Amino acid sequence: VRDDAFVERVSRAEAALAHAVETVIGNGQLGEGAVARALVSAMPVGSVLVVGNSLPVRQLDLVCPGRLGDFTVVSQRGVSGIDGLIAGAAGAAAAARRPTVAYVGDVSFLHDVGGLLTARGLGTPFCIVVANNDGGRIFEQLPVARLDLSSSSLARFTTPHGLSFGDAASLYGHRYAKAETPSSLRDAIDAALAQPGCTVVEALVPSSAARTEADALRAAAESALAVLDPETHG
Ligand SMILES: Cc1ncc(C[n+]2csc(CCOP(=O)(O)OP(=O)(O)O)c2C)c(N)n1
Ligand SMILES: [Mg+2]
Repeated sequence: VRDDAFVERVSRAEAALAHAVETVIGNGQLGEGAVARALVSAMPVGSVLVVGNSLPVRQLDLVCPGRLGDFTVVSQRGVSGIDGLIAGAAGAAAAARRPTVAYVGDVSFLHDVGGLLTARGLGTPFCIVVANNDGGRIFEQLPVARLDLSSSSLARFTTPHGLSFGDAASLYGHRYAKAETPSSLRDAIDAALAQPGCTVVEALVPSSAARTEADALRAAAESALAVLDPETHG
């Protein structure tokens, strides 16, 4: 039996949530959500998106439900999660022979920086977007962050490094671009996909963005849903 009133409420809630997401991540700053959004909007139809673990896969899930059917999404968890992502993505580009974008975190990139060797000589456009938030910022949203740790102890989990990746790209003969706004990120990905071979695009994201955006999204979602359904969210 179709409950039209229920379907209507769910679709209104979905629209309200989409609007809430837009108000939080569509403010012109290059936060975590804006990286995912710019990247998805740059994907040509029929291309390949290799999704890294930690925040990238979660950001995609959170902010980009609309377009994911237009291209092939590939993911792997290596042996332990963040290992082997660069070599794996280069392999996916070589096998698919289609424009390929890899979306990975900075620690994941550093973990498999040697995998850049495998991206040499690719005959297809291959763009590695590194969301550089200076560490493994997922840990700031895990239970470990709620322990009463000093910031230096939490840093043993987040492992900030202060590095930038231009020299790593040039060591392996790859192109490199840095982006600090959503529109420059989009331009950099478009340029990378317009030519064969590998480009590393470093998206500079404030280290606090993941946590502040998650908090703001939760609050925006709560108030959006409260308006729709005051009895359960009042
Ligand atoms: C080989 C391996 N080592 C360590 C981990 C634990 N781990 C999970 S997420 C993560 C941090 C990843 O950082 P980054 O790639 O910068 O992603 P962010 O959390 O900032 O999105 C680490 C170290 C793992 N999953 N796999
Ligand atoms: Mg990171």
